[in-house]
Order: sequence, then C-alpha cells, then structure tokens
Amino acid sequence: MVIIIGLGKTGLSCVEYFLAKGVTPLVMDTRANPPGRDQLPAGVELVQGLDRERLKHAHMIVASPGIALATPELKEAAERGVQIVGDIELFVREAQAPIIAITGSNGKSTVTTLVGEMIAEAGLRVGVGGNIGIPALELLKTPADLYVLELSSFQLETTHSLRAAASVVLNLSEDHMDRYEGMADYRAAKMVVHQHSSHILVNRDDQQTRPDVGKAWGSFGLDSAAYGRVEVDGRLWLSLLGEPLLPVDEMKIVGAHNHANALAAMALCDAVGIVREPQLAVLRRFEGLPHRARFVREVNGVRWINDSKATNVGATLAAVAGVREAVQGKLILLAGGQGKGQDFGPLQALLGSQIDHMLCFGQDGAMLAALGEQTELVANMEEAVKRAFAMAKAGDWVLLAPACASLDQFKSFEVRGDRFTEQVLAL
Ligand code: UMA
Ligand code: ADP
Repeated sequence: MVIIIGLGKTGLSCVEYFLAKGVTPLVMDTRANPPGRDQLPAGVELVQGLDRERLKHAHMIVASPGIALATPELKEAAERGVQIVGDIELFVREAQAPIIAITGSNGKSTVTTLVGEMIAEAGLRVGVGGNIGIPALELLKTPADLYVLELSSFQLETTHSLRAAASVVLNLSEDHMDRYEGMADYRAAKMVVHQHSSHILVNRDDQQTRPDVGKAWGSFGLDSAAYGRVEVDGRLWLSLLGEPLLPVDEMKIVGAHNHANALAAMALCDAVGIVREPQLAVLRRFEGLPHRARFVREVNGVRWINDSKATNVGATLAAVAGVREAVQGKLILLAGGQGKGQDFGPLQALLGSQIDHMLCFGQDGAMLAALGEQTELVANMEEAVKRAFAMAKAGDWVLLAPACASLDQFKSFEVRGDRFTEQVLAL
C-alpha cells in the first residue's frame, strides 16, 4: 500500500501521479478539513489522523513537506524499514531532462523565476516548479528540455536520488527553527541539494553555502571575483572574472541582495550552457515577483512598500538594506506574525540606525516589541498601517517586511501582502 501524508497541493499531485500509474494510494492528513479534500478523486480513501498500524505496514510513505519526519508515527514506520519519500524524490526518479536545483534561506523564488525566464528566452522548453508553488510532479505533464526546481529544506529531507545538472544554496540564515534542532541541522537538510550535482555553485559571501563533500564549480558574490561586481567610471556592473556584463542600474530589481540573485541566476544558466544575451534581456526587464519589495503607493510624500515575502529575519535585513539608501526621512518597519523560533537579535542591532521605528503585531509581536525603545506593539497589521499613516512625514518610507510567517493571521504571505496593499490604497 502506498500512503500519502498531507492533502495539500503536494498530496493531491502525488495522488494523481499514482492513479496515472494504476496504483490507488491511501491518503492521511492530521487536519479535519485538508485543503485538497474537495478535489480528491473518487475511490481514494482519506483518513483523518495518522493510523500507526497502516503506516507500519505500508510499502511506501509519501510525506508532504508540511509534515515533519520527526512525527512519532513516521519515525516508527521508518524504524521498521518503510521507505519514506517526498514528491521531489518521485519527480527526480521520472524526470528525463536535466534539473537545476535551487535552495537557500532567501532569494529562492526570485532566482528560480529568473533562471526559468532566461531558459525560455533562449528558446528552450522549461518546467519551473517545486516550493515556488507548482508541485514538481505537475511538470511531468509537459515536455521540457530543462527543469528548474525551487527546493525547501523540508522537500530535501525526503529527496535521495537528485542528480542536479547545477545546484545552489543561495545563502543560509535562521528559518524554520521550530522544525530543526538548530542551524547545523537545517543546513544539513539544505546541503542534500549538492549531492551528485554536476555544477555546484557557492556564495562567496556565505561560507556556509559551500558543500562538505564535492568541489565547487563556481561562485558568486558582491566582490569582483568570478560572478561578481566591478565599478567602471563610478558605475556598478555585474561581472564575470572582472569583465563587466550589465550595469546594475539597468535592472529594475534593486538592492545588493538582488545583485547576488542576478549573479546566481547567470551562473546557473552558464552551467547548463544558456548563452548570455537572453540572460541579460531577462535581467533588464524583470520587475521582481509580487510581494517582494514592491512599491505600492506614495501618499503625502510617504512611500509604502510591500515585502510580505520577508518571512524570516534574514529577508527583512535584505529588504531594509535594499531600500535604506533611498530613504530621505525615517524608515518605519511593520513586522510580526509567527517567528518560528528564530532569534530576532539581528533586527535589534538596526533599531535606531537603519530602522527608525518598528510597529509590531501578531503572535510574536510582543517579542519584537521587546527589542528596543523604537518599537511599538499594536493589535494587528491594520492598526500598524493606521499608526504608520499617522506618524509618517513626507520623505519617510513605510516597509512591510514582517520577519515572520503570516499563518497566525492570514492564509498566506500573499494574502497578507494583498491586505496591506488594499489598506494602503484606501488611505
Ligand atoms: N499539515 C498538517 N497535517 C498534515 C499535513 C500538513 O497539519 O497531515 C499542515 C502543515 O503543517 C502545513 C500545511 O498543512 O502548515 C501545509 O502543508 P502541506 O505539506 O500540505 O503543503 P502543500 O500545500 O502541499 O504546499 C507545499 C509547500 N508547503 C510547505 O512546505 C509547508 C509549499 O511551500 C509549496 O509551494 C508546495 O508544497 C508545492 O511544492 C510553501 C511554504 O510555505 C509556500 N514553504 C516553506 C517556505 O517557503 O518557507 C518551506
Ligand atoms: P524565497 O523564495 O527564498 O522566500 P524570494 O525570492 O521570494 O525568496 O524573496 C523573499 C524575500 O527575501 C524578499 O522579499 C527579500 O526581502 C529577501 N531576499 C531576496 N533575495 C535575497 C537574498 N539573496 N538574500 C537575502 N534576502 C533576500
């Protein structure tokens, strides 16, 4: 018996995959009303909760990324020798085209999208999916010359046969500390992406991204080595081995973190033989993904920015650094939600210097508010918007970059960003 755990997007894609193979799986989900319930094909049994006995006797368990392998019922089954895999493992066993595998704490979706667009611009058929929101197994339905996968640490925990044509861990900073013992454990999960990879790309500015085994093929970073940056007549360029390729001011995405993202995308494309011109064309036109440092509106000389996708401290630091230079007045940060057990310390260091005022809300809002005098605890995001509107003066910027997951108050980071945008447009 094949048992699929989790009936979200991933679980549903796995059900379809097995049915197409003539195997009827059994589905379990701890939730009373899992999101995929209404789309579950007739004839597939859904069990609420994790049935220990059936799990112990399964032929294979397919675990969704939202369910931890440390769950007692799963541990028990694993100890009895039951094979536990994830959707990415099933995908890589089937995929006929080379795979570019992208992980890291931040920048994954941006780099994945850039690489996908660069490959398409070069005239090749490309399938883009994974943690970015399209379950990988869905990509098998359309012929492709190359696949680009965004992979989370959760997905990599249940992936064993990946042999990427090119792989990268973009950066490492605290996230998901509620699922890992600590950074070493979280990093180890991410490093699986490099196993058996033909081209390992590392971040020169983050030594933690280097593989423990295997050699790096290339590196990107903000200095002038390899994929890097050089200054020519006062203008900053993306470069390769010191040779200028594209002035950063010709890109629409801004901030040093996006320079790093652009360099990583170019390197990954080079690794699989995509020529330069389509890469540059994409970098010139790409406006960034929704909810990542998106300008919403200017009201009374105050600029409002939506970076709802900043769901951990590392992303918030990048978001702040990305806008800070342009802010003439004060920077007011809106932050809060589920902190996932991470250390908020790095934000504290910016209070009073980079961040002038922080309005805190949500489940871990009080922890954020305790970081310094420049903070204020408010009931929710709506109140934070009202408060920011009352206090901001012409020249100030208001940045939503919450450093937390949204799930205590919203269905997703997209809904949080949409709600923020609606409120700002209504001011
Ligand atoms: N859950 C239960 N009981 C279960 C199974 C799941 O309570 O039996 C809960 C989980 O704790 C989780 C939620 O249900 O909070 C969703 O879990 P899921 O595994 O059903 O998720 P999917 O809908 O299949 O979406 C997953 C990824 N979600 C997670 O890893 C939590 C999506 O990434 C991904 O886009 C999708 O597969 C397609 O590959 C989202 C995400 O938040 C965007 N990812 C994390 C991140 O980016 O930080 C890792
Ligand atoms: P992910 O898919 O890893 O969450 P995204 O590309 O969606 O990454 O970006 C999420 C947020 O992370 C952005 O809104 C920005 O604040 C921050 N960010 C993007 N790229 C980087 C980077 N290279 N380093 C640090 N933070 C980044």
